[in-house]
Amino acid sequence: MTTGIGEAAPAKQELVAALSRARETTLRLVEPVDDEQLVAQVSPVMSPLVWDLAHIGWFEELWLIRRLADSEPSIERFDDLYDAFQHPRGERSRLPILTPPEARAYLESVHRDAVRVLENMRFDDSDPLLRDGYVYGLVLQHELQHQETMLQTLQLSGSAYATPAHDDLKAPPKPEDVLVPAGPFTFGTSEQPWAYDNEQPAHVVDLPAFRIERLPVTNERFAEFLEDGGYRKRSYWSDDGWEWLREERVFAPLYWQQASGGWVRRRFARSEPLPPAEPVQHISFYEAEAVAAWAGKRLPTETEWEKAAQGADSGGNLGRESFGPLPVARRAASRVGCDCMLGDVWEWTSSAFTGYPGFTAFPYAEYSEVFFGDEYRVLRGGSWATDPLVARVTFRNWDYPRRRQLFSGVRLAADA
Ligand code: AVJ
Ligand code: FE
Repeated sequence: MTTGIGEAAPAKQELVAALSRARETTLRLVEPVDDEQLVAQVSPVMSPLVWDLAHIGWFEELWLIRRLADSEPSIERFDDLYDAFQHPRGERSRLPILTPPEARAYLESVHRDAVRVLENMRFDDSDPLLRDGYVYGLVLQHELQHQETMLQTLQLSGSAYATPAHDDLKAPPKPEDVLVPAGPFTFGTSEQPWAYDNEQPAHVVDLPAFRIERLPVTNERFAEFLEDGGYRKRSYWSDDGWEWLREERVFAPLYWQQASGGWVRRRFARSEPLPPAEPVQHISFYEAEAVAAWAGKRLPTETEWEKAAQGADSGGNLGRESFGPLPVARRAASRVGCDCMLGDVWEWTSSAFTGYPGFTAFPYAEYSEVFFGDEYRVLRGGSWATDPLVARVTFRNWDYPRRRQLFSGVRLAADA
């Protein structure tokens, strides 16, 4: 990852610029959204957008002001309102949270104070919070990740959002396997200065040979699975997956609709004929497993995924530039020859979210550790909505296997 920061003390102007850029992009994201939409509880699984806004400010105040300047909270009750562990997402619109103008003013004042603390800071490398500017990386990535969360809410609400048309109807290339030879590789990282605790420490893992597809599963291929009765054939589904499917009456990816001329998908307020060569998006872990079973394959483990992804550190469809996945092509290519490893869609893996050997929670257990266990599955690679500062080969995302409001797809694997 490029932090834009030198080896020694991080350059203050670069940190200020990064904080300002993140804040500008947050505000630009909600600029076209009116107050009614900002306070709406769009779904029980998402916060109202105005909560995300103030929560971004609360997190910045906590780490860049209160912790670094050893000061008191500006407003006591925010530790209850804006700590994500205090109230479930679905209840946040009923709390006495800030209004949109108040949230904007709060963000403004926190930014100003955080910059002042930074300007007076003496960078002390013996403090792990400050080494390589770690705590700034934490706050920046936190804000950028919330931008992606807010985009999920905007997509759910069908918000009239200005997005470029995605109308490329060309057919995708045929699926193709890449053979990853057996052998050890370095899994995770101990070097990237702004990596989260859950990506650390680096450790050598020896994997047997496996196959993984060069590209994520496309809309065309997923539609074949669907037309082939994929949602009705019990054997493609796990017990949990089948139960979920029946309960939720799922018969297609989220936002797909059947129209007279074929499948149409909604992207924000736009309905578009399904672009065949784009990676399928908005599928749950269960749907990912089922399409793999239909294809006679399986999901990669996250270890396999990361081994296959090594070297893919630039050139992905990231950072909302195209506001959706793009037709699969040679980009974000890894050393073994996989493409689209970063950006486009998050890829479900078969792995539960757990700590690597030697894991230590840092700087707080509630970022990663409290989520370790069997409930969540790991997603890798970032999506079109993920900022390049966050998307990296070692980055681990996680969610419940039933969730599909996230920008999620899948890449298939098989034993060698
Ligand atoms: C890594 C996306 C699962 O949203 O729960 C935001 C990121 N952590 N605020 C989440 C996060 C704290 C996290 N995910
Ligand atoms: Fe958060």
